[in-house]
Amino acid sequence: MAVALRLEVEHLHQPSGWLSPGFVEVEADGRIAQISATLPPGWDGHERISGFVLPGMANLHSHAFQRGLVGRTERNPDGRADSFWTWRALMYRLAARIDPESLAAIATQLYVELLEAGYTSVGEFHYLHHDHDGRPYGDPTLLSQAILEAATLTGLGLCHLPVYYQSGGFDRPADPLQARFLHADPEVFLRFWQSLQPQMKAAGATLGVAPHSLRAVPEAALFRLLDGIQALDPEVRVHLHIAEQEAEVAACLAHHGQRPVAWLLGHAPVGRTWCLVHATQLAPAEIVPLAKSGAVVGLCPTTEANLGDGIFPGVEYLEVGGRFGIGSDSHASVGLSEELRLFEYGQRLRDRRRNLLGSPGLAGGSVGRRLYDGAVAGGAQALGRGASCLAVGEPADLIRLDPEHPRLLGHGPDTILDAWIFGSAEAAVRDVWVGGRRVVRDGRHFLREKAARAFREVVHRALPEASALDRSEPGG
Ligand code: NGQ
Ligand code: ZN
Repeated sequence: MAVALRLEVEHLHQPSGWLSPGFVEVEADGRIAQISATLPPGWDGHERISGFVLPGMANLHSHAFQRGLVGRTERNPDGRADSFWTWRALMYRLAARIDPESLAAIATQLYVELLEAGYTSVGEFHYLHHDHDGRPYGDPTLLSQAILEAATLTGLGLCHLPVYYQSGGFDRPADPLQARFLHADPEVFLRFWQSLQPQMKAAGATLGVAPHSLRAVPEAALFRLLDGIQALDPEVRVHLHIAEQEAEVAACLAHHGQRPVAWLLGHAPVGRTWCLVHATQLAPAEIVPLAKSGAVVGLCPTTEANLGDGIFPGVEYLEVGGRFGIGSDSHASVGLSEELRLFEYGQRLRDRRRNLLGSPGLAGGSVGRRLYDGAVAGGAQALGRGASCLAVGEPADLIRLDPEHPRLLGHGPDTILDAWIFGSAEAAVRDVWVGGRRVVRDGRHFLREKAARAFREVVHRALPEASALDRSEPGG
């Protein structure tokens, strides 16, 4: 196969440490063909890259349209008791306004931001399917296509996760405000899912499936859905929201007599193709069984903080080998180092101790290194795509940290990730390659201006100001 790219990297991230320098050859299919510590014979004219090159990160949980809510739900004009559920009511008002064009523009802006932050793939948990009145569009895949278009335009790796949504709660019919999310039954959804397969495949995207949550998918429907889709693709990635809010745990206990994670582990074939998003309210007895299942927990620390979810028992879960990845979910903010920092800081605030999530065997116990490597591997597993580490055969999804960034000055391989993550040096991400293609150069995505112009137009045309959002009719 033809060689696409040859890089001589000053410090190349490797599973066991660093290669300084490291030589990387990428083939035309975007995969790494060779990694070596010495100049391979026959190389000339290759590119020299200073600083630190790491595997790109998966953002394993995104609702792209919610990027339109930034800064619009952080106020409490009438002193009400604000919560996840009052936020959700505002979020639904935004969802009601989205159309295929605005979704494409919002998602494109978001994906530029994700790439500039160092994310090289996204798990798009997509439940906005239908027209404003809840009827399918003439082409029912229109809104999924808007997501695919944004990923293709920006070069972000996509695992599209169309959501199955049926009920408004355990034993509760769906609310009219959820009409755009719904499918009548798993058979209708299966046909929709199959109609997405060719277009996703042609564009190089991965197609997974997302039963929204135990409260939105009755158990009989959940099993029919899983049977149907796993028969079509045994490797299909399955993502669902679980045990995020206490009210949801209480409702599950009332309905099933078990907490959500315990019920799911006991009734569904949860394993390495699964991603349990949030799992914030994980009970002590659920920790070992969940870790043993091999599934990935999808942590979204900034959104979980923003929505007042609580603190995931990270120390206990990592201690028993639990796998995790990170997502930015509602995109209240977008920062890669920020998600990892907040994961560790939540544990410190809870336990009143320091350096809780490191691992003695890795880089002298560097917490940054452990968090980064863990989230890269868990993210790639959860999306079924992307590099889990930089090795031959893996896609060349790479990010470069600039060693001249003032907050990284003086740091070598052992502490560079700690400086970046705990120093909040987001801007140190200077270059990003996805499948060997450089899409961010000197901190700027090639579509930054164009994406921002289209986004600005949508903001003015379709996105309400916060005060208007507070006042608007629930339906629109
Ligand atoms: C979502 N987000 O689907 O966008 C949800 C809110 C719900 C989070 N759970 C809606 N963070 O859970 O019903
Ligand atoms: Zn979510």
